[in-house]
Amino acid sequence: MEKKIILSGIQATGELTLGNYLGSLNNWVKMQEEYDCYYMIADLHTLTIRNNPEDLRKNTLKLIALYVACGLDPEKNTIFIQSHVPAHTRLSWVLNCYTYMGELNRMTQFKDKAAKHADNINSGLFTYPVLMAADILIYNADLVPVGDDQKQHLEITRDIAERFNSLYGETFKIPEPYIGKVGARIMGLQNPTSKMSKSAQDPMDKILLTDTPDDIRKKLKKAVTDSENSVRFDRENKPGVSNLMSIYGILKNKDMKEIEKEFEGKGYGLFKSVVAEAIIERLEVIQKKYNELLENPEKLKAIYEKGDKKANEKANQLLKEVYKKVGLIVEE
Ligand code: ATP
Ligand code: LTN
Repeated sequence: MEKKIILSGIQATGELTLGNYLGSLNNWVKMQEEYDCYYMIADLHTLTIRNNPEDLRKNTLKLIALYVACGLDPEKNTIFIQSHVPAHTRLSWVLNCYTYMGELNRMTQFKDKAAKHADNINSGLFTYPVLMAADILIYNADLVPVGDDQKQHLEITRDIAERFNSLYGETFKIPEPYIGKVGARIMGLQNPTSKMSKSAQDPMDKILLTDTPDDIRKKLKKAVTDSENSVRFDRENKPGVSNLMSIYGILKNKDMKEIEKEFEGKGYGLFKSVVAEAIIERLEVIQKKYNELLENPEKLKAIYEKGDKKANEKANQLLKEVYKKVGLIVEE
């Protein structure tokens, strides 16, 4: 039987957080045996906010290194750079013509980002979900592993695909989101009611995958909890503690009941230090591999070049079909 296809990506906007890792990369790694996986660096999406060009180039390469360091095997997965596969933007233009302004206006990410970057509400930010739809649909992806915050973009992708299929006949596969049962939404350490975000201003709110053990211990110590001093899972009333429990649970493969038992009668001080050590233990392995890869740019280049080639071959097939269906002249 043919393997199901997976596609996902992350923007190259600075350093990844533990939220990105637990919400997406960690799940990707689990999928590489069972699925035919395409994982890209969404560098074109990154242009929707202002970047220093040199930083963007560096961040793109760093992200490739991080994908591999987190456990994605370049032999088993197609790891590539979005801008190196022109079919994405070509399809995106066509899909723009089948997407309504009203639909895009409802996107909460657009509203959030527009509020954050009020001086630069560009049309790329507005049509961001259309390029994302193209990324997914061009590979006939069955599943798209993302964090909870991207669910709405998956819904619009499905709507666009269904609309196109009903006009031109079966063309696109209708993709499903794959949201991990745990880790879908890791919250900020200082503000546990909103998600841990790599663009957060407050460094104490997020754990970076490149943080040192000391940074991590410090951040955990300062993490917001509550005055109950009892390790109990209750997202509503104890968001800080519940968030730390989720992090610990994923890293150590423990459920919430087990964790409650483990820390019964013990205070937050001990709990926080155990969580800190679990994070440090996981990140040490990733950081070692990451630093080795960054010292070997040739190897990184070989990884994405191989991925780019395979992604281009696959993406061009469907693009041709779409162009033909909408009435463009396509040379065989
Ligand atoms: P930004 O702060 O720039 O908006 P971000 O941290 O939200 O960035 P993205 O590049 O938008 O990161 O997302 C990359 C992936 O990580 C997506 O699959 C997203 O759903 C997931 N993700 C991001 N933050 C979290 C989080 N706090 N918990 C779980 N998953 C997350
Ligand atoms: N918007 C996504 C990044 C992204 C993506 C995709 C994810 C761009 N294209 C296609 C899955 C599939 C984000 O994580 N912020």
